[in-house]
Amino acid sequence: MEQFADMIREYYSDPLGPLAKQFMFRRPPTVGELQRPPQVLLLGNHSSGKSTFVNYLLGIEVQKTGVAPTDDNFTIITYGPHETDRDGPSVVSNPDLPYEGLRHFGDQLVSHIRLKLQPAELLRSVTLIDSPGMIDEAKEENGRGFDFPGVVRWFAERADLVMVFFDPDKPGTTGETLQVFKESLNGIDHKLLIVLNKMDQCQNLHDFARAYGALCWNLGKVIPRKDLPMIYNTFVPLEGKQKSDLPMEDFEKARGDLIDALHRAPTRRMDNQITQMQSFAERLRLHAFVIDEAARRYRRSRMRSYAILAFLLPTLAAGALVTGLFAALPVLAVIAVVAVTLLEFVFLPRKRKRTIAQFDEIFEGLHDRELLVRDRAEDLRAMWEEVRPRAHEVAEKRGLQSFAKMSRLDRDVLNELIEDCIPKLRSQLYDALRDVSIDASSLSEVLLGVEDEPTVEELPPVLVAPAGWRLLRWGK
Ligand SMILES: Nc1nc2c(ncn2[C@@H]2O[C@H](COP(=O)(O)OP(=O)(O)O)[C@@H](O)[C@H]2O)c(=O)[nH]1
Ligand SMILES: [Mg+2]
Repeated sequence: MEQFADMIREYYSDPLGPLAKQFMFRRPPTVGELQRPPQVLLLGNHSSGKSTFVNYLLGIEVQKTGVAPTDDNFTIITYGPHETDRDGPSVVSNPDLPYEGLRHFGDQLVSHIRLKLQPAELLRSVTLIDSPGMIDEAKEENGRGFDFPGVVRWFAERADLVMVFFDPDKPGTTGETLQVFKESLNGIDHKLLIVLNKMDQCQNLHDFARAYGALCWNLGKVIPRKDLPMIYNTFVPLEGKQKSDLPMEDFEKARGDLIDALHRAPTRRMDNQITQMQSFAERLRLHAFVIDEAARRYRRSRMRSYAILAFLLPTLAAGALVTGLFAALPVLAVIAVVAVTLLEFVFLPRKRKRTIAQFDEIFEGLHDRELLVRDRAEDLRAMWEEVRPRAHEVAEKRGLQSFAKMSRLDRDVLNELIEDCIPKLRSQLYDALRDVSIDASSLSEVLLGVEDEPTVEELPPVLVAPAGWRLLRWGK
């Protein structure tokens, strides 16, 4: 795992980091962000049982629980030899912690951040993040005083697993939940685990079917997929709670599966970091290639304009000298100054604007030429939609003239990284994980005489690459 982490860091430091800087793309993740511990984010309606689940996992009453929506903090629960609590300002201003980025969301948010250190074994391998319950009524914007979907997105992007809790009382994805699914969780559905919790509250099959059906119905509206994601129907056993008529074994098994998934978060992390790097590299490539091509076009037309001036003015001057019209020379000098001024301050800025407006067309052109694998057209178009606003912004603010030309070598290196190196890194990771899982099961092999090697299909779902990668690898 150390080696994989090193490779990832290396690719970011060269070529991704310098190219991102050259084209003013997003900042690549810092070393601190890459080294952060595996994280699991818990989201959900208030009183859907997130905090109770955290306490159950840790076997300690770390979080307050209750029916009223009292806890409106993001609580980061991580390992420490002694129980300690820290408040928001000290968390976001500590450069050793990977949470400095939260400062941008403002003081209101910072006052809603807590860090709890606990000596629980599980926390040695994962950090849990409990979140304020989402409120089902659509709330006015800024009802919380900070950008809630933005903060959720920030945490979700950095989490290796995101568990979204629902309960039979509120299986509806309306209001804030809807907003969070649309704005914060889009594009990261590979990390999502949907939990329908408090199943012990369902008295009978009818209650269960209603809750499950309502949840599916509502999820269908916010998850743009044909197939429904897996839903973990479960509950946390609590003292003195009313017993349901339903058989509880399946719900208990789902809880076990959920906990297993949580334990696998550390291996998921490396996989996620590779995915994150690939997504960074692909977006950077679109951003840089489009801006570079636009800058080339602009430079060409600037050269052409000056070439025309450089030809026209001396020719006219020579003509004036030959015909003895010396009085025309000062006029020509004035014309030259006016022409250059007009070119620099009127025509070329206009040309820059026009070239920036042609970004979409340039993108399509790239598409037809060297860069883009054909059968990923739709993927790439969606990616371009995402990248375009920033490309426009930096091109407008900085001006196309200021982007240094991208060398052939840089292009090749970036292409190779995306088409070759990153997919290879991922398959090496899978090979390594397969070896690890063989090691871990070798004892049972000996005891039970099981000799079959696990095939790729049998490996846990975390090992299945996202669709984009498979297309890239097999689609050619
Ligand atoms: N019956 C039942 N009650 C639960 C379960 N999980 C949590 N609760 C109760 O639901 C209430 C809200 O739980 P809490 O963990 O505070 O929810 P949170 O707002 O999502 O953190 C508390 O009174 C818990 O005792 C469960 O699995 N079954
Ligand atoms: Mg809570």
